[in-house]
Order: sequence, then C-alpha cells, then structure tokens
Amino acid sequence: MSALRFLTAGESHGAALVGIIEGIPSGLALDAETLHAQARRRKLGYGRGNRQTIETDEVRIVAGVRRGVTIGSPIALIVENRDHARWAEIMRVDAPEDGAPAARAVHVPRPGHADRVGGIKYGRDDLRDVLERASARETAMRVALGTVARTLLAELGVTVASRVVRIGRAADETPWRDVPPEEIDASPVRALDGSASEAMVREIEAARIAGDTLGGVFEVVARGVPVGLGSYAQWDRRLEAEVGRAFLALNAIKGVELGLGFAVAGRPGSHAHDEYEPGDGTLTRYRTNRAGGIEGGMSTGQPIVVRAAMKPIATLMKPLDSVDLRTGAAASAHIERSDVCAVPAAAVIGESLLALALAAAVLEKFGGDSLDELRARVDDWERSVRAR
Ligand code: EPS
Repeated sequence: MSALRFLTAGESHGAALVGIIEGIPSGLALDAETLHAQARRRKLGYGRGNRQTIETDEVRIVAGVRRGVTIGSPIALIVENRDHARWAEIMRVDAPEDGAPAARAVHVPRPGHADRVGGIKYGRDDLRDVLERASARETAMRVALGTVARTLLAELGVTVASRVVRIGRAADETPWRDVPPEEIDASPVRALDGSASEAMVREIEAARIAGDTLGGVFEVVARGVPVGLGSYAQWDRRLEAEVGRAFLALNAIKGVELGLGFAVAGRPGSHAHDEYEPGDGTLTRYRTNRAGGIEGGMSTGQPIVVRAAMKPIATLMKPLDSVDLRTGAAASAHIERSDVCAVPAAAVIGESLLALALAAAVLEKFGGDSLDELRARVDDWERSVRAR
C-alpha cells in the first residue's frame, strides 16, 4: 500500500471531474482558492483552444477538509465541466428512451490518439467513449490533486516550478535560474528567455495557420527536497522510477530525463558526475547538479530537475490519413476542436506530477498522521544530516 494514493474520474464533456487523494496528514491548511489558482495556471499558454475560455476550473472540496484544515480523511475534489451543458444529451448517463445512437459519434480514429486501440480494447463502436476519457481534460483534476501535495510540501520547505525549453524548432537554451514564478507565468509560452519566447509563439502561430500542431519539452524543478528520499535497496523504491512514472503517466509524454538525461550518455565519466568538495560547515558539497538531484535511487538534497518530451497534439485541423472503421475505406481523421500546442500547460501539470511523486516519497520515508508529527520528523532528519 502506497503512503499516498489518488484517483481521478470524469469525461472531458461529462458533468464533472472527480478526484480523491488519500494519505495527506491532518492539520494542513487547505482552501479551494489555492487549488483553483493552480488550475487556472494550467489554462494559460499560447496555442490553447477556446475550450479554455469556457471552463473556469473552479475546484470544490467536498470531503477531508473541515474548517480550513485537513482532518486525515480522504480528500475529495470536484471540478465541474461548464461545457457539459452543451453536451448533456450526447453524454447523458441514463439510456435514451428511443434507444437512438448519440449525435457526434466518432468512427475515424486520429493517429497518435488513444481512439483506435481504446475502441478495440473496450469494444466501443463510438470512439467518443474512448476519447472523452483519454482527453487531457483530466489533467485539470490532476493539477488540483497535485496542489494538495504541493501545499503539504510547501509546509516542509519544498517548492516546485517549471518552464518550457522547446516548442517545435524553437528552443530556450538558457540554463535554469530562479526567478519569481509570476515572471515565467507572464511568458505566453512559459519560457525564461524573452527572444526564445517570441520564437516559440511564432512557431505556434505558423502551425496554427498550417492546420498543424506542435509538441515540445518542458522542465520541472523541485527545491528544498530532503536528502535520502527513495532507496537503492530495491527496484521499486528507486525515486527516479517514481518520478519517471509520474511524468510518463501524463497524456502525450514520450520521454523523461533527469538532470543531463540522454546527453550524459555521450560524455566521459570525467564530465558526467557531480564531484564533491569540502563544504562550509558540511563534510561534502556538490560542485554541479548533472544528476538532476537523484542518484542511486535517492534524492541528493540538490534540486530535482526533470525534463519531459511531449508529442504534438493528435487532433489536426488538417487531418492525418486514417480509416473509417464502419466501412473500411480510407478517410481523414476525425476533427475535434483542439489546441495547437499545450506544452506550456503540460509544464504547469508537471509541477503537480512532481509534487505528487515527492509528497509520496516524503510520506514513505517520514510517515506521520498529522502535519505536526511529519514536520517534527523531517526537522529531526534535517538537523541530523545537516553537517554531512
Ligand atoms: C482535448 C481537446 C480539447 C482540449 C482538451 C483536451 O477539448 P475540446 O474537445 O472540448 O475542445 O481543450 O483540454 C481541456 C479541455 C483542458 O481543460 O485541458 C483532448 O482531446 O485531449
């Protein structure tokens, strides 16, 4: 049993997204506005479709919080889909009296989407049954749940931030630097570098005009992570595996890197590792953070740096070749209103994913049913390893 568990439910145009997170200690101050604020950040970003103007992504806390603090019970959240009002008949839960098939049924799978395999797997003729749940709309709830984890981590001095490093051919090569989060939020593509930001916007605009879509790479950084989360002792305790799983479990992610990631494979050992030197009041100090804050399955105490590669969105306004599953004839893929690029949104989601993975690792190592208990254990640990 994991120390922290969560589940989501909900179709993109269904009535609501629902989430439950269990394992959060009691005594954590939590309010809906904090969750809503992060959900709103996920809606930002150049290249998003007009669905984002329809949804407000307000988060309702319906269980596990009483008078502003968590009580140790499972926390349940709801995000209503405002667009559902226009889809109520198509997405109805009860059977229609006349047995008529739903309008806007989908029979031509989009290459790169879950449509084809999902239809085969669950035996659904109307691929809407697949795409409604495979949709990244679900990530609105994952961000809300991740914000619960993030609020817990913040109490322990752990913070998470993100930025976009590539969209299509436009890359931001500037190394990570700590800037106020509002500064990155202010870039329409979450880039640190102003001219890279403009180049990314131009890429998205060109893709939009061409009826195409774009993917990219984003980076998520966690600071203040205690040393020693995770373990080398058993394969399923390795922290990088948990972090990797969290990111690969996000829609459209095809690759995850820690620190130098794939680039470290091309370097000699003399330029691949993080050397130690005597520190100021500590036995050892790292010269670099090429490992990205995790080594041997454990957090090193340095910032955890994760990059993830997102493929371009599978719904193209100039559709890809596909097959009509009713007739077997060649056809153009289904067109559904969509985003041109969602990499900036994915970066915000990534903050929540990392927060969830790290909160689980913190609870695994330190335990504690109340925040006071957890905090005392973390403080004790930090004190005992400070000089190492
Ligand atoms: C999505 C398609 C679009 C996106 C949606 C993900 O939805 P719609 O078909 O309603 O226009 O807007 O993302 C969200 C709704 C969201 O909140 O992120 C898809 O097919 O994955």
